[in-house]
Amino acid sequence: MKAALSFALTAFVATSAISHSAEPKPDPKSALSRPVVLGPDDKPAFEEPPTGFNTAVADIPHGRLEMVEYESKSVGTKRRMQVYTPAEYSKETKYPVLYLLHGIGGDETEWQRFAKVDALMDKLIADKKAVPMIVVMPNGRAQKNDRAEGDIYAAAPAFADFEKDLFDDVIPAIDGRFSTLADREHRALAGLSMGGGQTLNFGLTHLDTFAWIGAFSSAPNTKPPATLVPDPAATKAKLKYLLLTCGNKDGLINISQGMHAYLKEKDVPHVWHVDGNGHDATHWAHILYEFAQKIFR
Ligand code: FER
Repeated sequence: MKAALSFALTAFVATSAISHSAEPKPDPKSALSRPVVLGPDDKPAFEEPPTGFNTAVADIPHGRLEMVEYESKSVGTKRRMQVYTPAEYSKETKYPVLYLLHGIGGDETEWQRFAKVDALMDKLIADKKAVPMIVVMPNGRAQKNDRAEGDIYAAAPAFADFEKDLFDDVIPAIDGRFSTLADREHRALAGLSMGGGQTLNFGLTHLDTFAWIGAFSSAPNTKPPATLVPDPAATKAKLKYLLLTCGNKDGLINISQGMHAYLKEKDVPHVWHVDGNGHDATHWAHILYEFAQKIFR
């Protein structure tokens, strides 16, 4: 009996040791291809943007894109962010600021590559569909090597660490170097995928810093809705605008659906927009066109 038990235990330990080491790690990418289940609320809130909405044209005033370096105390390196200033930019005026956060495979150049932010903003501002604003595209991977290299999913913790860099270093550097309206009503935070998760995680918990929030195709780094919005009445009182969006071919949609369902149940006003895109740049360019028109008004 004793011998049999000890044999069984040995066998169990051996088997579990083998199966543990042989067990494949869950592939984080697989979340992107989860089956999409759509509900009645999962439909567009906006029309598609007009053709050419982000095609550069010669005959309107052009803003400026520049690469700005700042000292990151939290990371311990010099880091870079891309900054758009509108055509009329002058030190005599103060401007609101939109902070735009990229995805897991991106960096400070991603939003510009995906959405042609300068051409898109130039047109909206020229048409008076958006107020002149500064757009800041920082690097949300807060680690010494912040390039999107190797196993890009392994850097997920650095996207959480970016919270400190954003508040302690990025925002002060922007307010120090540019002519900004440095209060919550003139600051917006938005992001795509990992950047959407960062936006919800950092934005909803810092409504004293940002009054306008846009989370697009948010990734599994998004904290549970009840953690981010523990006091719905307080959130409701502070938010000026919250936009949640996702494509209906995006396997991550369940994350945004969960946030929408919670906010709806708790009566926190927000716009929920689901279009026909996937987890892709078309969705993000389209939604920047919408979000930029809604903020700072
Ligand atoms: C994951 C699937 C996707 C994940 C992150 C992503 C951290 C991010 C995708 C993107 O930013 O495009 O499981 O885990």
